[in-house]
Amino acid sequence: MNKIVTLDEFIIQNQEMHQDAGGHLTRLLRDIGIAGKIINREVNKAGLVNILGIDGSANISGDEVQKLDVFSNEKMIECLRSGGQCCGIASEELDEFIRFTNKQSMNSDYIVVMDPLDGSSNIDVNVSVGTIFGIYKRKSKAGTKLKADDFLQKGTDLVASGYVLYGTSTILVYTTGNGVNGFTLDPTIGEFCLSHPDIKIPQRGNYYSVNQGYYLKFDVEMRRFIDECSDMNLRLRYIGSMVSDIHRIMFQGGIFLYPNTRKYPEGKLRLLYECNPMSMIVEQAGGKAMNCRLERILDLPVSHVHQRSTIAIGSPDMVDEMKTFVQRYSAVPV
Ligand code: AHM
Ligand code: MG
Repeated sequence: MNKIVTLDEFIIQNQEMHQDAGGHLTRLLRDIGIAGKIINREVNKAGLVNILGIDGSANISGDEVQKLDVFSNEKMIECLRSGGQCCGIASEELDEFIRFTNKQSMNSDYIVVMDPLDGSSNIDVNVSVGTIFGIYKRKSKAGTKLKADDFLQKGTDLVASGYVLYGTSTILVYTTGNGVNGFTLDPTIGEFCLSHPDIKIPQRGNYYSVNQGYYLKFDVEMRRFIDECSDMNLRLRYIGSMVSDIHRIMFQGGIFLYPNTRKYPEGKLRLLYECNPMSMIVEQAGGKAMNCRLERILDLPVSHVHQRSTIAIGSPDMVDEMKTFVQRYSAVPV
């Protein structure tokens, strides 16, 4: 039987690969792992404790907020605040970023951006949801008051990114810029255990993932590319949970698209805490991620915490093919 490598052991073993002085990133990643276990526990019994359903509020992006969203946001904040390894958080569920005021946190170099529960429209119907996180070094001096600028950093400045997928099993996938590794939660010991070392995305795959219901609202070049995917007999897989749809592509190859529509002229997904962390992970696994204007996601300037972006992400050959369709058919020169 292979030796079990827990997330904690793996993070510590690879600590020297982080440009991290005192092991703070190690402890921050472990704090996120703890939050993932707590959220997993509630996701798995959401149907039983009346945590389902709409709590009536809506977040700044206008998405109806489900109770589990609120719970997940609160648990992540609690774990990160008490862990003392980051000095502030920007979250899909918070209108503005928050600063931690305890001394240890204020002296931390790291900030966290997150979508505490992505794919929340799936909660009530028992379909997979996920947590997305990204970790930056603050730009302002440790100990001083955190500024908005500390959060408005490009994806290329990410120190680490990851997601937790609450699916048929619960898996945590993360990168610190030296490849991508997956850890499956073993509930019998309460540990995330290394299950998918050194994940590499296939060059291409048999899946494409897009909300076909918006087809007629996409620009012509996107419709032509989607037609090509269909003509090539690719299989459409789209469950309305970005983490789940991209996780499949990480292992089986394919492309995930969220182009601009009339409702979302800049795209629906948020750059800071959805597109950038997922793009870092996919690029680290050998994939590509760009917006529908063919700009690399990780290079995009971030001007607002809830800024939206279009996205085409996945197997490199398929993202390149999408690029040729945009160049060939776009009414607007790109
Ligand atoms: P959420 O973070 O509020 O759940 O919204 C993001 C989700 C993504 O996970 C998913 O890819 C997308 O919204 C689905 O949007 P749509 O229902 O418009 O296809
Ligand atoms: Mg989301």
